[in-house]
Amino acid sequence: MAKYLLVSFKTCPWVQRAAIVLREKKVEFEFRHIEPDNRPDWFLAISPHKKVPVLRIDDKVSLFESNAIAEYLDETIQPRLHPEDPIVRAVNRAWTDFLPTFADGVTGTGYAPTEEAFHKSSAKIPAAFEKLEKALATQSDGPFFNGEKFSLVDAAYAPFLQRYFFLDRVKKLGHIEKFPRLKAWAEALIARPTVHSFPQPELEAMYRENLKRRNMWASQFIDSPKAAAE
Ligand SMILES: N[C@@H](CCC(=O)N[C@@H](CS)C(=O)NCC(=O)O)C(=O)O
Repeated sequence: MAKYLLVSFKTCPWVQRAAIVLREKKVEFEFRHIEPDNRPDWFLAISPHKKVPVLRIDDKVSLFESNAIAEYLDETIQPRLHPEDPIVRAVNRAWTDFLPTFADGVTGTGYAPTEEAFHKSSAKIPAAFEKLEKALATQSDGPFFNGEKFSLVDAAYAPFLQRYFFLDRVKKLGHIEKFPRLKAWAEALIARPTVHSFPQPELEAMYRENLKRRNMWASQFIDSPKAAAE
């Protein structure tokens, strides 16, 4: 099998997406964490947008963009995470296309610099949740997006749903309770061992630390660097 190196910032949800796919496929890989504020020259040379993730293959080729990485891994390594049926696969791809919009709501709220920006961004979350709630209703009875089988859609959304809960435990947002299918899906994803690059309390503490370091509005509600999560 090829040699894989996944270049990462420890708390990056897009890296986590790629790592989930690697773990679902039981691929051995080197996980190399670099510092966002000190990106080494070798990394800048292989990352066109200077962003993580980058998947370096056999010290020769560098893939970037988490969706392209996930699709590549799915085309080259079993088990296939995309559904076999082309229509279902197209629907799945349409929902992974929605991920950046969904992610903006969650990330933009956590990283809102002011109270006004926080509430403005938080108010947009239910519309995105509603769309997913409807998609889940037509897709399957769970626990995952397509039913019993974990898919690339699950790998894509898991990191952002996890961060929604992280933020909700810092400053109550109270949105997901109104979307029972989405909530159950999120909980099933978080219960999946492959979703985690770090033990959840460790990642949650890092998330809180990031909010504080960047002095985001929500950070004033952090009473302890340790997460309330179990
Ligand atoms: N669309 C990209 C997003 C990747 C991304 O935004 N990564 C962030 C870290 S979570 C990054 O590297 N940011 C550095 C920067 O913007 O300079 C993907 O799916 O891989």
